[in-house]
Amino acid sequence: MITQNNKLPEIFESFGEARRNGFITMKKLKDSGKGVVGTFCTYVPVEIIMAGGLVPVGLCSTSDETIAEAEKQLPSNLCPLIKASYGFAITNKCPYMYFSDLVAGETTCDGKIKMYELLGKIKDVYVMALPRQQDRESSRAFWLSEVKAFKQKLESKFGVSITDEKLRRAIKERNRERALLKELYELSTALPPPISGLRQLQILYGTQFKFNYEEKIRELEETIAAIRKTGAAGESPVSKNAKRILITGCPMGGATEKLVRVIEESGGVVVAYENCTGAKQFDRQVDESGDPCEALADYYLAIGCSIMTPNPNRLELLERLCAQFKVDGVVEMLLQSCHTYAVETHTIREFLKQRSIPFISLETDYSAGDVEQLKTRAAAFIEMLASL
Ligand code: BJ8
Repeated sequence: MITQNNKLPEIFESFGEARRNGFITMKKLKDSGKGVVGTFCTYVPVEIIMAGGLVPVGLCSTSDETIAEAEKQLPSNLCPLIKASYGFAITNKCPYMYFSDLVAGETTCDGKIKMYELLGKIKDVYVMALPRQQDRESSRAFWLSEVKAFKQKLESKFGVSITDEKLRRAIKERNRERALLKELYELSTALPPPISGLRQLQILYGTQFKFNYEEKIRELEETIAAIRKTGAAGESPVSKNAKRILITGCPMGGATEKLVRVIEESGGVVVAYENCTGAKQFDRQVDESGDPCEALADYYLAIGCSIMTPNPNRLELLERLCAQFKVDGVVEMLLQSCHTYAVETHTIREFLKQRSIPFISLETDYSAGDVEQLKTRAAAFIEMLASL
């Protein structure tokens, strides 16, 4: 069992509360004349949005509050992330969607692509065409043209000029943020980790709702220093015997925190997130030399998401993190009806089996209805790890 009340200062709470304070923050930004661009996916190059003096904001919803409303238009057997995001859009309940002047979508999974068509009836939606084969030269050339077209779209929509110099500055800023978030989650390589997996997740997830860059950087630096201090003082809330878990699969946050809770209530501790909430976003840096559009195109095309075929970069990252964080087992979180991740589960299982790393895949949605079932399965997995 993990205690959540180790002595981290209030700065930590500011990440947990960032999303909740969204409406006021967004209203202030809009009142100051800022343009807002909403995004759904890690493949969208946020540096271009930043270079235009615009505010990028994540629109993926993580609660089931509006799913019933969404199901009046969308099939019920669709991924909850897509249904919830659309539901919040049509009910005007998401301040980030409400205040977005433009929604930047991407051709990743089929459900999202088709949802963007419907969303386009109520919002200004621009969809970047993402190739599915990272290793082809033609994919790179095509994606580079899409990156440039996105830049042009922002320039014409918002009447701004996005120069190479502005792009280079944005790349540097975002790289700095990535480096800090990586430094933060790498603190959990310690044995025991200085923070619980739930805290780590709340910080990683919460930073995307911090819109003042300097403030965000300062808070991240302070948080890292505070965590180091509690770790050095031997105040970890985690038992040395807790089984070290890496989470892979679909993006997390909000309702899916339930999975981390059940793992950490069953004798495990989540030390690393390989998914888009964690390392998939922050592990690498965009090249700061050379042409900025090319550097962005290369960086984003290399993301290891299951919508790519083949998808070797997910395996490379997974293997590296398992060794770095000395994990005892890997838990995959699958959102219901996410076909690309669900099909890739077999590849992941075989890959980890060859390396003798125990693995379990758990499917869930945004409701609380399956918590008991998740608890049973997570507890059995951790018990099995303890018996090895
Ligand atoms: S880069 S993980 S953010 S696509 S869970 S909506 S894939 S059916 S979120 Fe994702 Fe970009 Fe990949 Fe990351 Fe579809 Fe699956 Fe739902 Fe998903």
